[in-house]
Formats: sequence, structure tokens, C-alpha cells
Amino acid sequence: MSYQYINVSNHDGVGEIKLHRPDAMNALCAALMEEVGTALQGFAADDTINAVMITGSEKAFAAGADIKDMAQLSCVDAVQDDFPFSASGWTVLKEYRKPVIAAVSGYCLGGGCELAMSCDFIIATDTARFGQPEVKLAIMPGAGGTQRMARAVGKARAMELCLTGRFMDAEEALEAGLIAYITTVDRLHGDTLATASTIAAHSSISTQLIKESINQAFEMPLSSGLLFERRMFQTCFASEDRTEGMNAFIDKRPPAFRNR
Ligand code: DAK
Repeated sequence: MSYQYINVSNHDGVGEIKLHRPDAMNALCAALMEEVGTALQGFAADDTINAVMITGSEKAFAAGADIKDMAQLSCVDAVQDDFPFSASGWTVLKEYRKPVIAAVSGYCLGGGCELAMSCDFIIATDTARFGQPEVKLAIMPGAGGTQRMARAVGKARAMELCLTGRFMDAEEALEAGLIAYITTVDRLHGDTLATASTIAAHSSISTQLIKESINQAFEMPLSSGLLFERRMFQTCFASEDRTEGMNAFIDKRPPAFRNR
């Protein structure tokens, strides 16, 4: 499969999608997001892939949806196409079962920040800049910026960020709870790959159920979430990997998981 706007690679259990539109700060045109959707579906169907990472360039993870494309769009066009959910990257990611990490360096703005927040967690460099600057274009976040940002950093900071359009640096993003940890530009790829490889080495039965359970925390009241978690926990006992994991511990040897 050849792509125009992304590079796709495999690293022993980890699939990588690198956004590559250097002349436009990785602006998320529809074709790019379509390619992201295709690559994600490929990794979903590949039994050897247990975790995915999405990266950008040193300068930009992505500076948002493509403003030059949006400038041409009428309200009717946007509604008819359900913009930009017509591009499969957004829909596929929303329902994705394998863990996905966003590795962010440089600008992570607007739709770029929404894409990163649609991943399961974000690892960022000390040069990363996060923001929802749509208000400066007289529009507003449209792919989860008001919803996921408010859940990640709380109402006050989400309001302030989305209403002013200011950028937040990595230290602030870490303190606010938007990102998992900070690394350097030189180490971003290696550190993210190491984290993704750790996840990929676990049984996909448990990693997928953990992901599903944590996501349910944002959809359900606590009592329902706790019940959901308990049922998922009990489900783990049906897997061959659970037997293997516990036997390996008792035998003092590394487990050999088969995702069964
Ligand atoms: N779109 C198109 N081109 C972009 C771009 C963007 N978002 N961001 C940068 N570029 C292009 C620039 O136009 C420039 O191209 P040339 O002029 O060289 O041809 C090139 O990338 C380099 O950019 P700059 O010259 O501006 O570089 P600087 O270092 O001076 O500034 C910057 C970098 C990232 C601070 C600046 O480029 C910037 O402010 N960019 C725009 C950031 C922004 O406003 N982003 C939000 C866009 S609105 C929805 C889902 C999603 C969305 C909407 C709806 N639905 C589900 C309904 C998303 C909306 C958005 O993201």
C-alpha cells in the first residue's frame, strides 16, 4: 500500500503511522485523514500488531485541519459531508480497540490536538505546543476539542484555552493532565516505541479490555463503571493468556502470551 501523506511501518508488535505533510505543518486534509483510517484498519486486521503509535515531525504533530480547504467549504457542504467525519481516520479511531499512543513534537493545534486527544494517551517533547485556536478563525473546535479537552484538563482551563486560542507548553500540559509524560525531541521516537512495545508485549485480551474499561469511565456513572470493570475483570479469567500469565509468575519465568 502506498500513501501520499503518511508513512507506515511495523516495529515488532507496534504499528507506526507518521503524518508526513511537511509543506503544511501536517495540516489534516481529508486525504491525509483517509490514509490514517486505512492504515489503522490495516493494523486492526493484523494479528501481529498489539499497539499503534501516531507521530508527526519535529516541527509539528499537526497544525489542525487544512484551513485552505476549509476556506472553500459552505455550511451545506459541511453538513452534507458531515465534515470531517467523512474521512475515515476520525471514525476508525473513535471505535479502535488496540491501544494508540500519540507522540507529539512541536505544534499540536486544533484538529491536530483533537487527533492526539482521540488517541489513548499522549507523550510529548519539551517543544510541544497544544491549543485549540479555532476561535481565531471565527469557528470552534469540531472533533472533540471542547469535550475531550474539558475532560482532560477541567472546565476552567478548557474554557480559557478554547476561548482565547492560546497555546499551552508541554510542562503546563503535563501539570494539567493532558499528557502522560515529557521527553526530548531526540528521544521521542525511542521512548514512545519503548512504551508501545511494553503494551504490545502484554496480552491483547487484557490491554483491549483495560482500554474499554477506562473509556467507559467517561460514559457511565461510577456504580455502572465499577460493575462494567468487574465483568471485564471476570472475563479475563476465560483467556489462555490469564492461565499463562499466572503460571509464568509462579514458575518464575517470562510469560509467552498468544492473545488467546
Ligand atoms: N492548514 C493549512 N495550512 C497550514 C496550516 C493549517 N492548519 N497550518 C500551517 N499551514 C501552512 C502555512 O499556510 C504555511 O504554508 P505556506 O504559506 O508556506 O504555503 C506552512 O504551513 C508553514 O506555516 P507558517 O508559515 O504559518 O509557520 P509558522 O512557524 O510561522 O507558524 C503555526 C506555525 C502552526 C503557529 C501557524 O502555521 C498556525 O497558526 N497555523 C494554523 C493553526 C490553526 O489555526 N489551527 C486550527 C485550524 S482549524 C471538525 C474537525 C476538526 C476541525 C474542524 C471541524 N469537525 C468534526 C466538524 C479542525 C479545525 C481546525 O483545526
